[in-house]
Amino acid sequence: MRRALITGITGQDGAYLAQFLLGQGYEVHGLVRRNASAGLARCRLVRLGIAEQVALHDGDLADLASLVRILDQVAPHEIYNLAAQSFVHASWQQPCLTGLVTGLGAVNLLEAIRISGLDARFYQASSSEMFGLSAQPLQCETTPFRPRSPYGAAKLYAHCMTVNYRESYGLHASSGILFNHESPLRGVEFVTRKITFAVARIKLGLQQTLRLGNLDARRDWGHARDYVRAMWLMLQQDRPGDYVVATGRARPVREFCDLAFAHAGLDAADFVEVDLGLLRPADIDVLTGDAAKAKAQLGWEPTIGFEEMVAEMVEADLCLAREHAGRGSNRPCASRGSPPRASGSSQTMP
Ligand code: NDP
Ligand code: GDR
Repeated sequence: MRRALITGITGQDGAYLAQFLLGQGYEVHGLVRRNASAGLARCRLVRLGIAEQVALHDGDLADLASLVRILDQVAPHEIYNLAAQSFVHASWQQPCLTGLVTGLGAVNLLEAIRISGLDARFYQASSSEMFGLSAQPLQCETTPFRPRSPYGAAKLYAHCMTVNYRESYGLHASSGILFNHESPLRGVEFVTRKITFAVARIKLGLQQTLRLGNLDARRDWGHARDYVRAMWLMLQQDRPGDYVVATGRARPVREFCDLAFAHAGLDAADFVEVDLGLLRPADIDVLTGDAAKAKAQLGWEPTIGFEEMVAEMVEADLCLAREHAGRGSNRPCASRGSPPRASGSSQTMP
């Protein structure tokens, strides 16, 4: 049986990737940060009904010793590094932490693989944010990087080090340069889920307005379930490489908003307010990916369309909002109870 280790397994992509790999017959292990509300942190795994099927190990990407220990215990065949301080806006408030976790954290993991002498394949979660202010209308693997946030700069360091470990040590290390991808499991701080969560609450009379920042920013939005499949495909190739994963079409935040409100029978203009305090010190006007290489070499293409994704997110949030309204709670991610807390340094699979 093939074994995979996922860092960031409690996040959006980690949860979907774990579900996908379980479906492929993998034994799935995840690195999790210890915290005082461990049950809440695992809520995405619970929502997907897989919390009991994955083995969780306490550790931290910033702690090299914990990574060496976990690699030694698990001996994975495939390692997916999805853990990061992933919120671009927060990276201006916490630039050092973002550099430590999102940048150096990847190097810690690469170094742990090298120290432990494991013959494992490695996936790095790189980002379209690395392109930043790009001069090219469509970004592909050869487009020059010009990051425009502490997050983008940290991701670029991790990306370059992944390439370096591949070239220096012959590691099967691949980088997926993923454009924005969303789902009902998206964190509520990101604009798409912030919108669909608010739409549901407004529909139920639990909220009156939605305050947003830059409505004209355009992003190439795909669905997370499609994008985790691309991660796996990269590690099934004989040779490692870097791949852009995107839909090829960017849309403004305003359009996402209009569609989400319309799906609930509402007019966005009646509820959305621009809050200048939500503008970023530096934003990227538009990012659009060219995934021709992924299509040609991995046979990857998106299968879930934009309208379908927005509808799925609004419907999921309407269900959650009804549940929470019934329970008098407005927490977005604790819908189906909490799984048992890990005891000790690792949890084994039943
Ligand atoms: P999330 O923010 O949903 O998940 C981030 C994960 O990282 C969480 O599991 C979090 O754990 C974990 N984490 C944070 N800090 C540490 C740490 N110090 N040690 C160990 N784990 C840590 O991100 P997504 O699932 O959306 O994204 C997955 C990866 O892909 C990220 O690296 C992101 O930057 C990158 N990416 C995402 C894109 C997207 O559109 N979603 C596009 C391109 C790249 P906890 O639950 O404890 O907070
Ligand atoms: P992004 O996603 O920064 O692209 O990073 P986010 O959804 O946060 O922002 C997208 C665009 O929407 C604009 N915006 C707002 N954003 C937020 N969060 N909240 C608002 O109220 C708001 N109003 C307008 C932003 O200015 C921006 O232009 C995501 C993350 O998943 C990264 O980890 C990943 O690497 C990139 O996508 C690709």
